[in-house]
Amino acid sequence: MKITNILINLHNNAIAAFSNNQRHIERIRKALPDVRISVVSEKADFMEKLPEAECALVWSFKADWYASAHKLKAVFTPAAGHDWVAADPSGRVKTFYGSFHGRIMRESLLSMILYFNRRIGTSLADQQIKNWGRNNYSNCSALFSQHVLIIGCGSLGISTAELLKAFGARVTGVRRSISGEIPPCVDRMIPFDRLEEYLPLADHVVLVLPGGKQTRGIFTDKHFKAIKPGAFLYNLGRGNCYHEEDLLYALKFGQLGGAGLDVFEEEPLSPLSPLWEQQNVLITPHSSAISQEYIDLFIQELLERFQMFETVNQDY
Ligand code: OXD
Repeated sequence: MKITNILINLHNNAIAAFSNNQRHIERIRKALPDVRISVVSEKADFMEKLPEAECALVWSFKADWYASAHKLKAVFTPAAGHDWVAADPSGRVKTFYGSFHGRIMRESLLSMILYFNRRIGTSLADQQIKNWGRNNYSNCSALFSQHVLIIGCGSLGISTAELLKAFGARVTGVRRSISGEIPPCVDRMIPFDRLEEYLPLADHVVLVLPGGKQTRGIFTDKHFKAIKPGAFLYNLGRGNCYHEEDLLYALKFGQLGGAGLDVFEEEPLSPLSPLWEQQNVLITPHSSAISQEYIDLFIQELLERFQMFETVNQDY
């Protein structure tokens, strides 16, 4: 099966790093010299060209658009989440979601972990008041003596585990169910129903769960209560996996040492959210995957997928 025509609409008004530029398009043209490439940045142009397209690269695609896309065989989106590109209700067109984000997000996570471990917040506060507070660091811990629990340990979690392992941390991955090979960077993989046993052992609890019905509210009050006193929690997945009141309670009155939060129940986070005021919270604006390498990693993955299909002579 061959794709002879690709329609690209990767323009992103909100985030420059998520938009294609001329160099990206040249890279695709060079790698696929026999394929006709059309690039648009407006929805109206996209809809006009869609009936002729065999493959679309997009940020959003609604379920009812498939009806007018008679020649379409595949939709590729850089997003990891299924929030913006609907699958074809008839099942005819295949949808491919990005799975390259780990290489960027793991650095965002690591910066959060090191922020808390190395008391960077204290350093900034001391710098403001010109305080030379060496003893503030006496209770710091190093990652090589710590245990990190990664909840939702798929490709993103494993990519993160590789980096944590290089720092010497002990890594436990948590999955809904365990099957297949466990990579050497993960010391132990446990099923979600054993989470409560491991929460009291972890110094850092990382949530990288996908959104959707299956994960909504999956991390409950009892999980917050099982966390080891002083441990840190990070959420780089989706903000719907717990109730924010439970998180706030754990930060205010519970034993949570702090939290690095990139995603929220409602985004943008309301200026009225008490999380902004909360001590020991580091907030980033759903930015853990944003980086100049983003579209290049997407193109690399796209070309690898194209090549794989050709090599195995598999239909899309
Ligand atoms: C995604 C995101 O790619 O959350 O799904 O940015």
